[in-house]
Amino acid sequence: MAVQRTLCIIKPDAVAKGASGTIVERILRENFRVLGLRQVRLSRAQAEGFYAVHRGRAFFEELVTFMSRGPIVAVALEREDAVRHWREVIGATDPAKAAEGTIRKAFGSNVGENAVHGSDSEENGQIECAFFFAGMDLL
Ligand code: FUP
Repeated sequence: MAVQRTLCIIKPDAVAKGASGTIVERILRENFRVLGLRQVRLSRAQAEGFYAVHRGRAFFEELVTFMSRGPIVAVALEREDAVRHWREVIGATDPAKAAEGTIRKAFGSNVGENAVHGSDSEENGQIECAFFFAGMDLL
């Protein structure tokens, strides 16, 4: 399995709960290399841009409002099989359905406020890391 990049976002709910440190520790325990890490607050337009594939879905407005309501931490990650592995660590989109031991089970509240993001393909991992980091910002 090849080395891949994936993007983690620690979402506004998890940052507000003070869970960022615990989540970064978990990232390191799972043997990801942190290529870049930054705390930012997205504008509405930036949140709309990041989730452009969901434009038109019933939950889009709520999602954009949530993602721009406070600081987030974007973490560019690298590892063998990074996309699949990170999605396994974060768990199902709906925290109520997420497996024991996953980050969404521990910190998510509901399907909208689910604590963390993970890219869903190798291609999107590249695109999403580039959304938050310029090439020279990544190790
Ligand atoms: P995931 O890949 O698990 O992050 O899930 P999706 O790409 O399907 O959804 C992206 C985000 O949209 C979720 F993290 C939260 C939000 N969402 C909702 O609010 N309601 C839904 O029914 C589905 C997704």
